[in-house]
Amino acid sequence: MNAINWYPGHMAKARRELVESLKLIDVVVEIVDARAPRATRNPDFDDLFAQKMRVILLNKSDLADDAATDAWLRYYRSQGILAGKIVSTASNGKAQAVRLIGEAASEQVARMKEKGVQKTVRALVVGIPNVGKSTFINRIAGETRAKVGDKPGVTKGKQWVKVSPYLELLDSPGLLWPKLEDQQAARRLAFLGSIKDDILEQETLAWELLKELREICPDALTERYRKLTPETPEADLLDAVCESRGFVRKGGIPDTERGARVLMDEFRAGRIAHITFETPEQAEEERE
Ligand SMILES: Nc1nc2c(ncn2[C@@H]2O[C@H](COP(=O)(O)OP(=O)(O)OP(=O)(O)O)[C@@H](O)[C@H]2O)c(=O)[nH]1
Ligand SMILES: [Mg+2]
Repeated sequence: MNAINWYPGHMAKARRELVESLKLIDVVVEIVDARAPRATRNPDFDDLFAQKMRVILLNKSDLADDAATDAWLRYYRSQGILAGKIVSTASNGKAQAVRLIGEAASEQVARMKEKGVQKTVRALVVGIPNVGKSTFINRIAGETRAKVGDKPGVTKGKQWVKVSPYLELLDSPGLLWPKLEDQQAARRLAFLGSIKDDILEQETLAWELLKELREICPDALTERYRKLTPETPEADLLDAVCESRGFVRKGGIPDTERGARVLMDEFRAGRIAHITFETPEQAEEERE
């Protein structure tokens, strides 16, 4: 993996800026991708925001497995973490998200109230690239204030957005962590579009995705790509996708470049299946 591309220079700067903005904020809202809550959670944040009240929001839950999302919510709550599931492209979970932020700030609000002041709660929205931070803010604010895009690295600087007279959100650029030892987690970040597509080799990545999908949702995979069956040898998974779609070059050679691109697009759009890569039990095991 290319270390330079993995942790681009602007991220070191973004991290410094986050640290600076800490004194201005009351609550940290951490957005993760519901399809991989572990891989898309920046482990740096535990240290960085140790002193702050935190809320975890599982975004893109429309693309994840419902039962798995609920299991993750139970897991967080059992640890005393305020957590909710949302779909920022629709309005699912919006009211709950606002309620959770209020709950996280309740002590500070109560303290100010004793002094006769109605406090404005300031929440910093953080997360790795492409998890939907800006989309979430726009949805909560009810208008398009933060720039959004279907690739990592869209938000460059900080931006305050007023949600109501007493709630303000601060958008932030997606932040990865400097080192990534866990290759499986790295691949999942790539599957979900949180690291740039030019960092990992696309055909290998697509093949790795097919291997994971065959474990998680074999039937949905065959449903979508008819030539990919339980009998397809592992080495031929991507070829089978190409064959299913007629992506064949002269001489009958599968156009794996095109197959990889289409597979990745269809997966990211949730067209193959609504799946979650990780269970809280796996995350626990790995911590031990
Ligand atoms: N299906 C689905 N797509 C979503 C959801 N939330 C965001 N998206 C899409 O995810 C992509 C990334 O959204 P952004 O809001 O730009 O993500 P970000 O976290 O601000 O990304 P950076 O600024 O690059 O770090 C966009 O294409 C959004 O439309 C969701 O709940 N469901
Ligand atoms: Mg953004």
